Amino acid sequence: MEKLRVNEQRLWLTHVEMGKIGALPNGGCCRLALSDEDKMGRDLFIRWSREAGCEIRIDAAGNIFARRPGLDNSLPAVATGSHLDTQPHAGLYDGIYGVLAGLEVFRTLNDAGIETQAPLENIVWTNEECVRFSPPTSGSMVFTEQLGIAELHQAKTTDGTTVGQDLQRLGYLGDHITMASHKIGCFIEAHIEQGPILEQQNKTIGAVTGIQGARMFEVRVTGQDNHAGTTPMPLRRDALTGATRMVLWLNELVADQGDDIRLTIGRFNVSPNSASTVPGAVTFQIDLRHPQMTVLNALEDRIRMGLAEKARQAGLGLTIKDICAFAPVAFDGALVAMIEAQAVASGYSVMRMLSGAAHDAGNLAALVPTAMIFVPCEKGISHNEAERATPGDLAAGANVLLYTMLSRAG
Ligand code: HGY
Ligand code: MN
Ligand code: MN
Repeated sequence: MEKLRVNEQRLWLTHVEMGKIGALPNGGCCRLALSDEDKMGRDLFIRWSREAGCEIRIDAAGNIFARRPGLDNSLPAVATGSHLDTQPHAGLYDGIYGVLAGLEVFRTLNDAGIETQAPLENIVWTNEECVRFSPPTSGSMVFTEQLGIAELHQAKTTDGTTVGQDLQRLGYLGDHITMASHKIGCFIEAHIEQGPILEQQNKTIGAVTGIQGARMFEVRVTGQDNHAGTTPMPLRRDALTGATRMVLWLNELVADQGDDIRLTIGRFNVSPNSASTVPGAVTFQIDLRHPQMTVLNALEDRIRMGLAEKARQAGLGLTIKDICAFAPVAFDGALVAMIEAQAVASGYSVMRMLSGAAHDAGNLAALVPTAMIFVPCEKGISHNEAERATPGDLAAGANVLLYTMLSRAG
């Protein structure tokens, strides 16, 4: 008998269709969390999921649970999913793939007339990306009780609204539910790798063993607004000059920290951002990552002390606010082994690997057996419109997801 396979063409075309929402000029898309485009993406996902026979539940964080009932619905759901929100210059795959792979698994089971013992769920988590508001992975943090729902609702967006207002406006404010009331037996997230390793190693499937640790800080440097034409250089308290020195120093600091360190300053705001005013304030964000907690701890200490010293020398004010701190995560050994075995059984090359990127699966791992399936992306480019994955690789990951979910759901 032919082995059951997902429909590669259909999976590909759903990516093309979804990518039209928030389409950008260079082939990518932009659907910032809780924007109008995000709503359109959510609406389309719900329509597709209902057509595939799913029941839809939306929680107070705007997470969407698309449930394919099983024969015994008292069993905890075997869950998959990821996110539909994107970075500002995103491709068509980061997050989206995990959601559409789940949908394709359901469609494939429907076509084959297969019912599972346990129910299956495909979950869209709110705001994985942390562009309009923080923290990253906020939807899965609420569900796993690592972030309070009131705190999320009060969080300010870059448009001056609150998350609660946005959820209300878009019609995605449901009842508050957590893992305590909504039982999930395991979580398996498919994702593009977003790095170069699978391509370099010529492997189709990554069986992800865990996620490196990550921390984000918001640094605010304050000086004094003043006139560009009249204020003598020695009398200035120029926050921008101070902040740029800090950025250069941070990059020098990590230069000798080995190959595994990642430090990024990707957001930098100058106030009042006017050519003829000496800038009185700068806010920038630091994204720091490493697989080892001890390294993160030591670096964080050095960063706090070093920035304070730089501010003092320049006569500037400094505050540092924590945005998030994710400890390194180890996924469930049995589930990782299962993914590896299912990849081999389906005839795909596979390797174990650690995730450099953060994922909602990292939050789920604290509470239920969790693992991830990676597929290659071209040249490891992601958070970029040039992000690419092949239809064959996307289907391969979805096939591994299909068999891993089936083996868990019975
Ligand atoms: O930044 C991350 O790791 C994730 O893609 N948001
Ligand atoms: Mn991302
Ligand atoms: Mn992602």
